[in-house]
Amino acid sequence: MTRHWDIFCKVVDNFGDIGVAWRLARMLASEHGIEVRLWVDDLAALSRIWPATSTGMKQQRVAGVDVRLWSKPFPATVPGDVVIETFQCALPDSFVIAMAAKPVAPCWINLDYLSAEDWVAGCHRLPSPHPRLPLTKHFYFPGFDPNTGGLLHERGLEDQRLAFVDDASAQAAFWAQHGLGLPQDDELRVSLFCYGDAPVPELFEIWAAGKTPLTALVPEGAAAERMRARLASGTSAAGWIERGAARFKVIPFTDQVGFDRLLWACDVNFVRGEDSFVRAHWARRPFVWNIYPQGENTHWIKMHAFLDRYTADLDDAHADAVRHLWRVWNGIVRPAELQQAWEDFIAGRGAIARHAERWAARLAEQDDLATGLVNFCAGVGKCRVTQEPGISP
Ligand code: TRH
Repeated sequence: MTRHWDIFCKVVDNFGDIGVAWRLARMLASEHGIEVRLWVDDLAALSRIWPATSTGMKQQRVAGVDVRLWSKPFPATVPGDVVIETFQCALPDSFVIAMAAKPVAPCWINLDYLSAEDWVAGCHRLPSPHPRLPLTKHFYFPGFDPNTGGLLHERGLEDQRLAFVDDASAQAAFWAQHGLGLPQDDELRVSLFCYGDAPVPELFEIWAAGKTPLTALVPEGAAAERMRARLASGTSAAGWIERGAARFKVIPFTDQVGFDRLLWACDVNFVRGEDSFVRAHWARRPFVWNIYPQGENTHWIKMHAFLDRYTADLDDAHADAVRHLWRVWNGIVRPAELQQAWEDFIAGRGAIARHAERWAARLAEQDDLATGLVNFCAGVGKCRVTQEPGISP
């Protein structure tokens, strides 16, 4: 039985590391009845995406998960049956030694970053024997095809989304939180979560000069600050910055559940990193991805790998519209092309939205990441050292 799991999360920056670890922890606890202990080195990051978390408590029970501050020195702890190391965060030495000392070594998983690249399927589940201790770590990769670990996708999520989008009063209550009524017929509502270097003020100017009334909600952060600094003159008492056909407001972070609602409510979602990117798939709306930047622009390869999969079943004109806007948004193509890129994308919105529906429905047929992990760890059972050839840790 693999009923006790430890998940380790080091917050490198922003919210994606904890966003993935926390969602996985909640799913394992609520959907699989697993006793999850989540070790995180930055409680403040968790409290931003789950405000019920107290930043002052080294140990607390939150949403059915035993949340622990990952402190140094690491406290003496008996490891669980499964140990998930997220994003190669390097477990504490004392904990690894304790893993090796158990009568049955825990199933040790490195949960890696999401990528649509072809090599992922070949590396998924590869074992990596520890050089000295009787332990084997397995590499586990999220991904978009059945030969990978799949995506985090809660049971019943689509039913919840449908209940929300079919319920005018739920939507009215949602918009009222932001001081808005229901959208006008010709209005576009947009969520805008991106990194600080995306051309956000430029896009806002394009919206302002356009004919379609557009309302953008921008979660607080670097991009919101840039917009505010550039456009602040004309801020209304209610916090709206209005220009021409467009208006935007910086909104506070909500918990992960509230963030989903924002994506469900908007017509177009700008998302970033890893976890919000995946949530945009499940929202089944047209979306624009700001990929997490990496050295030597290796992230562009990753983005194109995803675009190739995502647009494979889309007709050429709409595939080009998606590719063009995403390439401008991520700095691959000059910002001067932003206006044309936005206009083509929005002109194709209906077809792109239908494609988003089909794409999400297909992805939802795969096992979700949490279920896949549970099955894999049950199969590996006791991850006692195997002599399989693998990659070195
Ligand atoms: O915040 P991100 O950019 O995170 C990252 C990290 O930088 C990480 O180091 C990198 O490896 C990774 O991206 C790829 O983007 P992401 O992944 O979308 O995470 C944001 C999380 O914040 C996600 O779980 C959704 C959540 N969130 C809320 O819960 N409420 C909110 O209001 C908002 C705006 C986001």
